[in-house]
Amino acid sequence: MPFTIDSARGIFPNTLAADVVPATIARFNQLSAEDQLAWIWFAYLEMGKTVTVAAPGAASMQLAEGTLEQMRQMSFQEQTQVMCDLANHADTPICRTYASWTPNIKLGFWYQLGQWMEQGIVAPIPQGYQLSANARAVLNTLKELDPGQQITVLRNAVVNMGYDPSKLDGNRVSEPVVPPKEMSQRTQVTIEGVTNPTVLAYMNNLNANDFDALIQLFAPDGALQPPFQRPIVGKDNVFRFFREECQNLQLMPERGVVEPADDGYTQIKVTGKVQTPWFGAAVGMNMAWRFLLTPDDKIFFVAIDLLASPKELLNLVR
Ligand code: 45D
Repeated sequence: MPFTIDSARGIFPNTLAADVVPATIARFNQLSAEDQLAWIWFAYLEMGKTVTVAAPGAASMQLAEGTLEQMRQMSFQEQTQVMCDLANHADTPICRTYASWTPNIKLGFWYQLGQWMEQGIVAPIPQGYQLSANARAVLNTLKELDPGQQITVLRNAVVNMGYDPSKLDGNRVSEPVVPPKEMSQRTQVTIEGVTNPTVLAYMNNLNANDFDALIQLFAPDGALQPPFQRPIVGKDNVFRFFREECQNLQLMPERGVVEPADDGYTQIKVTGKVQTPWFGAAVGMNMAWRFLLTPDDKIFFVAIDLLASPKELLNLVR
């Protein structure tokens, strides 16, 4: 085999990803738990001036309901303790429950806590809380980022909280999978410069939440690399990822290039926008997909990158 997953990761090395996102997260992780919570609160308020988060679906709320109800019964001091525990990745029952949730449930949980903080049901960030100098500097960096990068930082901050999921042996909790869109409701993308049927079907099936058809496009040992993550390897794992984390996305590819690679493989880079159900059309993230297809047009590897700038949408060089 001419390629390994590791060598495949290097296709289209000129692609400039938004490295400022992991860099900002790394700086955020250095802050104290109190500072982290206040920082997210201020970041969230700041963001609310331009975009609002959509209320989460009923399903993700229901799955967090028990824990939310538990927190509602607590004193302000206890609630603050739980939130600090989450930021500190402590080993507590709530931090373990949190770790078992998919990202959407975690986001839904915090969405509700944020509402309750505003309504005075959950302990607010103390009035006049002074962020440390470091926290203020990280907040200023965040303000400079484009909205797609800002929401990615916020999402990662939330997803990283709680007990370490890799130390958990219990069940993972994920929202029920929505049925795929009716054929008559489906849209078809067009990509300037790309007519490859596998790539088009990838976009169309993901937009239709048709994960059964989507996973058929992958080679058995194929891999998918989400933004700022290690590749997810093998059909079973990729399929689970689709069902757990990829519902109701809107992929809007714009243009791409197709090039032959070694041993009959094909490499294809596509750029365009992606919308998340959390923000809808209000935030278009600038993305690239870097595909490596086998000689029989199965996906051996696809990397999804959040781009450094809109200028990168036009960068289709090798
Ligand atoms: O701590 O082709 C308070 C893949 C203060 C699949 C708070 C993809 C205290 C393949 C404010 C209460 C998925 C890879 C906290 C494509 C406190 C594929 C609350 C890409 C935490 C294209 C904070 C998909 C809150 C992509 C409520 C790129 C924060 C998807 C809420 C990207 C933040 C989705 C939210 C993103 C962030 C979603 C809702 C970046 C959501 C971000």
